[in-house]
Amino acid sequence: PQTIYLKDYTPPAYFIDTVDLDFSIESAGTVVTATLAMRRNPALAAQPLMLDGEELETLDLTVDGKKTAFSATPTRLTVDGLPDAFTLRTVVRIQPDGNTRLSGMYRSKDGYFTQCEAQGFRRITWFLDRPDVMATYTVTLHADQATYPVLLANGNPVASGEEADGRHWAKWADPFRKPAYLFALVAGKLDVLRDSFRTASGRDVQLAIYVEPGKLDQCPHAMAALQKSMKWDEERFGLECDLDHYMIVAVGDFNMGAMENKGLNIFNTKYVLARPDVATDVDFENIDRVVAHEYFHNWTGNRVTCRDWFQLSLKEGLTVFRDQEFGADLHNRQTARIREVRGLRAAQFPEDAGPMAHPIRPESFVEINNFYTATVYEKGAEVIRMIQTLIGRDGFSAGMDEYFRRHDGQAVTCEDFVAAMAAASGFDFTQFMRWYKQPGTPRVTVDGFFDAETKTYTLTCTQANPRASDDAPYLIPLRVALFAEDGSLLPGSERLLQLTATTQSFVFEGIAGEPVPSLLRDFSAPVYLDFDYTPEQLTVLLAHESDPFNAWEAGQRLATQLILDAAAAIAAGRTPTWPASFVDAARKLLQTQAQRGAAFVAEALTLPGETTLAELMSVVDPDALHAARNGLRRHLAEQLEGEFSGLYAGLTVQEAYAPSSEQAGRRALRNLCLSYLLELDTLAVRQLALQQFRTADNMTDQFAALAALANVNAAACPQREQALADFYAQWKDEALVVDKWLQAQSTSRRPDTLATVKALTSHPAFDLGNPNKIYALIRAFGANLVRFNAADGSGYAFMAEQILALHDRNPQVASRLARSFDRWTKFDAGRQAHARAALERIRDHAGLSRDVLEVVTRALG
Ligand code: DPP
Ligand code: ZN
Repeated sequence: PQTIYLKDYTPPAYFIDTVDLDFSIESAGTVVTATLAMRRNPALAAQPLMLDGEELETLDLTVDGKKTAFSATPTRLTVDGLPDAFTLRTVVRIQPDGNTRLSGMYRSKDGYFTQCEAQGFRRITWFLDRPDVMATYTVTLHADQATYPVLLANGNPVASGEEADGRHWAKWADPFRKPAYLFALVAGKLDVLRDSFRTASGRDVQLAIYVEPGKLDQCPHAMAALQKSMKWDEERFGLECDLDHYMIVAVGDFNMGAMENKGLNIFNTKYVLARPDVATDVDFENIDRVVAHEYFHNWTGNRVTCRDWFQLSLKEGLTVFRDQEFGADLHNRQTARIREVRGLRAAQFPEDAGPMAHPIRPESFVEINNFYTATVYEKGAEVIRMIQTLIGRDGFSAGMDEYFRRHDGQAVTCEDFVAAMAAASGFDFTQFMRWYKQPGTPRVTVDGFFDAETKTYTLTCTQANPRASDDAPYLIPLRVALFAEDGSLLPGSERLLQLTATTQSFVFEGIAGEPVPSLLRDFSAPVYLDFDYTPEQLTVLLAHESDPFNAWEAGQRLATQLILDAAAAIAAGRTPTWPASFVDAARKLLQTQAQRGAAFVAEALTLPGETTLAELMSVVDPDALHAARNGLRRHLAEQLEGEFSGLYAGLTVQEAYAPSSEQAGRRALRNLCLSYLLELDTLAVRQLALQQFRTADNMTDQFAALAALANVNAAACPQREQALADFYAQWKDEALVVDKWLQAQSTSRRPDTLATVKALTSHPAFDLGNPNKIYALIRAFGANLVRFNAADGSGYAFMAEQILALHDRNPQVASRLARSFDRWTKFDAGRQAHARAALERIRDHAGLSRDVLEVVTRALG
């Protein structure tokens, strides 16, 4: 397959000013008539018109009303000898019912939906399918009225009516120019929740959330989230909604999370539907974030879009940053930041160290769908956050104003965004641009030197990024503070250092005694930070650091060291030992939860995950790592049983369920206590968990009990079997809850997990046509470090089979599964041999999809 390079970008040879689409949805397929007002780009030499297409049956083509000769391959239609301006009309037939890729127009249950980002529009009609071609669209839909009573497209409803044979039609017009990837339509039988929003300038926006019949009672949370996002964007960035109609449609079969189509967002049901008994606190919070994310795209993505797909982080990194800030304002800023970093370390750091590593603005790709990654999204958001850290909140807001002043209505690059930030703030971002251009996670090594004579403390920082193409240093914002050994903050020591050289020293004056430095506060840059802390210093920071992120970080550092040492001991056949000081620190956290906040304490007592820890090992021994981490959990459970039991009893939520951060924090800590207590696996605790499972009035508590029981290792655990059976019986008709049931089993630490997962692939609950089911059962298994990386290669062989079963049917989802192999070279030779065999088997499969081929080829090096 062909590699596409950023350096080869050229502007389009033709522009499209208006697009008129007519969709006739029929049982033999959908006939799409596209009428495009086009003109040649006068800046370029004349060349033939070349349109993109995929799986289109071309029925007719005229230019200015006359039949015209053209040549076509399956993916390209070429017309020669065109005038400077003309009207092109094509008629094609497409087969949405047979579209299993869920890209373009497809059927899900009883309706039709579209997904056009990045290149799905070409699966609907012949087009210049690239984001720098922007046009205004009118769309007319025709379909059977009884089967498809709801007909939606972007923009405003213009007219509708009835037709012969029980059919009806509806016409929509979108006044805003947009690229094709933001096109959407929906036809189906859907219920709707309506509301409205009055903007700051007094315009009323009609809001609507469409869902499959019977689900209206799961929509109010998403509606409230939408209204809150609209208000937040006005208050924080002065950005007002430009639309008269803002619609969200939820669909059960969807490759990604959600899509920001202009005025007609299409969402995975996972990020719309919520009710206390079916959605967890985390689900409620994710819905807030994703609804906000897609709404925020209306400015950062739609009003100003990407020139080409290499610029994806222009809209995604920025919009993730915006939804993170919204989430932090709405919920709990402390724990939001902790969770962001936890997620970054679990997914993005491994990606950045593996075969798919790429800069947040990639320089080449084979399949753009493979670059909707943690790097483009989450590291991209960290890069935006660093810009704000460097120029301040006000500077950043001014930069946003300048960005829209310059580029509203345009398709632009990451450089354009940074230039607006530079112009508004006066800050020189030349060196900073390295963050856009290099893959890999930089490592900053810090050394502290206290000079009692001169009363100075010197921090010497050295940076390196072995994955980068050269040794040039990054501009790294490093937030620091110094603490005395009694935990008091040294006055005046809070500073934002700017690392600009490979090695650089910073001197703090007037320091009376050896301080404890707190480095990379609030995680001010996406780097690994090494400092040779003593356990005592970390204990001071965990107890006293006023930056909650770094207090948490100190605890993570302590736990990381203990677990890695224990893993080495176990691998060498020794029994690990655990210092009392760590148990004391954990006890202190539990005892002070009321002051420190239950949500924070729950985060602080959640040990770093195996995937994150594995990155820190030169050769990963997943069994030893697993045993070490669980050994520490069990040790804490034994030593702190009284505290865990006491808090479990004391943290019950008395008032009615609400997904508030206060309640959610208490539930999180209480459920953490339960999961620690289950490490002891006594009959009493099993029964306690089953009791919670049965009596919970909300999914957070019910699922926490289920997930904890699903992890019980004992060969026989009747409470576990009971809970799993009851859960399925209770929820088998709620698709999203069934996903949770699958995931509780695929992520279980039990040795028989692969056998369970295999059996579940033929359970009626599983469906290879539904991405959410595949993510819950198969991809989640691929993230189960100890079970996926079984020494006998069984996990790898299973994953290879699943990928081959899926690659043709849904290449995007299959390709995500293939990413499970990203870190295969970090394991021992035996595991590597098995992984290589699995990868080669996939690679050598005849007719392998481009998506999977790119991932597998890169993995094999
Ligand atoms: N652009 C979508 C998003 O909001 C993904 N297709 O992330
Ligand atoms: Zn997005």
